[in-house]
Amino acid sequence: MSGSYTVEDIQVLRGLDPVRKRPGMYIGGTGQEGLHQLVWEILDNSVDEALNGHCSSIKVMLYRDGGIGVEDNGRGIPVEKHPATGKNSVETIFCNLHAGGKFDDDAYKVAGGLHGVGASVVNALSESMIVEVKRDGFRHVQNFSRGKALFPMRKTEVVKGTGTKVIFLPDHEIFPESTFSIDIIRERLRTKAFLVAGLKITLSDETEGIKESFLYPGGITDFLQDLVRGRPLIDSQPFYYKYENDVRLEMVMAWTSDTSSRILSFVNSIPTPGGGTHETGFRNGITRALRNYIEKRNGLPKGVKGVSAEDVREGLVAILSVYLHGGNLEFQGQTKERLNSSAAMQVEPLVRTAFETWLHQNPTQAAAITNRILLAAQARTASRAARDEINRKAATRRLTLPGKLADCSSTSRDATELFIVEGDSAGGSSKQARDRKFQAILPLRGKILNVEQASLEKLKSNKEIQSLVQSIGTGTGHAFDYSRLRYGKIVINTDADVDGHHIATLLLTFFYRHLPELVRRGHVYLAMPPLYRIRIGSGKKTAIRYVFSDEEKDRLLKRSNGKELEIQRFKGLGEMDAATLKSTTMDPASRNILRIGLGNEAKTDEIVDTLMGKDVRKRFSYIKEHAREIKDLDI
Ligand code: 0R9
Repeated sequence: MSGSYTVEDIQVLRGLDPVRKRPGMYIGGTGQEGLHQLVWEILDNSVDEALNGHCSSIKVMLYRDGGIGVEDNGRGIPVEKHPATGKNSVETIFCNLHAGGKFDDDAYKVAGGLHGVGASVVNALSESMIVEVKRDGFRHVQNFSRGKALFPMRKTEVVKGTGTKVIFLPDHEIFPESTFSIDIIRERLRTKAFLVAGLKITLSDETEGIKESFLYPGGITDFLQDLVRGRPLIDSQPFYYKYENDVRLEMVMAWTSDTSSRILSFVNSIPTPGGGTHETGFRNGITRALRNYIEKRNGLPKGVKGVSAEDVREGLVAILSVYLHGGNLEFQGQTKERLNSSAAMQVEPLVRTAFETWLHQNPTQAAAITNRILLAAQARTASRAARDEINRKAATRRLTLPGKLADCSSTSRDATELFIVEGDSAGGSSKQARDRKFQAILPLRGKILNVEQASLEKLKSNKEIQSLVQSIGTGTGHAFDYSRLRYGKIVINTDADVDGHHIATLLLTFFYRHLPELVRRGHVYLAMPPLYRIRIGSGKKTAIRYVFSDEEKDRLLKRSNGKELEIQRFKGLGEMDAATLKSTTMDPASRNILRIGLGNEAKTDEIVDTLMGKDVRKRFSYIKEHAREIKDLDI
């Protein structure tokens, strides 16, 4: 797939100062997501080597000092002197921004995840980094710190085999919290192992004494089995298709009797939870294939006028993995998680032709699938009248916003924010603290319904949910219309206590089940109101700190031992004065808000079902299983 590298293929561009000055521009932020992005950047270089057929094993090690190592058994990064810099290729790649290889548009290489940045950015943002290359019979080692080489590359002992190992310690000056999460890393490694069949990925954690390996000879077919988790498939044999030419595409799909659908898409082995051109092509491709097939076979049953994309999606579980050349990659959206490359247009005809051919060749499976879809179409037709009625009512209601909503004056969707707050008292203080130009407030009364357990009827007649849906503007279910969204950000702002967390969880469950597109597209946020205000010292040396948990408070008090302290616990948002509420949770310049994502939809679905669903036994066994992980139980 790729020829071999010569050092001339590397294009050298700029130094690394801009990365340290504005890290967020390169890794999307300096919070947990940005921190883990560093790992993905290095990991993806090893995965690329595996995708190019030169590497069969990757090891990821979490060290006691907070550092992390990634090691592959690929060809090893070239170590010769680079003609443009006079430095070796490792130093050239690790110390220059956008010093990529010819894989920039020639091989399946993303040069470091969706942000397209790579090893140099990780080096720039690391307190220390060690790169070890086994190549030409020797080990070659070079150390770096904050983007600068500490010594020239050293050729050390004679070794067998080839490979690259990169160890780095994120810079604590850049990352306020620099502890890696083994759960986040495990999930990513497992997904990579599914996507690259036969690649063995090992994860170890020195502190916890953990060592786990992921190896899936069946690749995405194994991934599909894992996703359906034992739910019976409509047709026992999933449809699998692989195409390798100018684009590379691999997909697998099957239908279950569930009504929900799960489509996981990837570009160059990186998740695209926001979908995009490849996913649209895939959806259109299978819908068209099924329509053609049904038309050519028996036609539509009585009373069914047509098969919609929605009918096809019901119960569908699918994995789509495409590989595009670097030059063709284009992403969009607030979080760059949506593919926008026109090159992905090829997906539709490829999928349509392959799937239609397969349906004709496998009549038993085809009958099971078409029966499933026609049943969905029939159910849809039967409920159309009822739905039209609901939609009509919703349309009338849209004209009248709920009385409790204190709307903002701006009508620009992207610039506006809706704060959902708990109760009238928090509503009152939020109204004082807001900027009425772009911030709207909706106070909800008490706990909203647990939508995971309520019937659709009950849900529709619930007053709090009605005002929420009216304020947001999109409608839900079949009536959902993204273009009617009234605010760019929807911020859930509940008290920092148990009741507040419960209400936030109920609201999140509602968004996840009934407005998932808003979560997927990054519109839903959680505000993080502080729990305590702590005044440290007195007179000119007074410092005010806001803390968000009891643990954080205890740590701060320990550190401030001997100083004069005044501690104020906020019982609720309603108790905060407008200035405090403004600076801690509402003012974009100083607040702390958390964007909710759908990183792993399968896992989210499972957890929501377990914790919020009707099956008490499931919840009980989950709590029993996780009881040891609970540090702080507040009941
Ligand atoms: C532990 C993380 N792994 C890496 O960062 C890594 C980069 C890398 C690589 C090549 C092989 N393995 C790698 N691991 C490689 C080698 C050759 C050609 N292309 C890629 C070759 O031997 O000809 N490289 C990534 C970029 C470069 N190498 C290059 F630009 F220096 F060539």
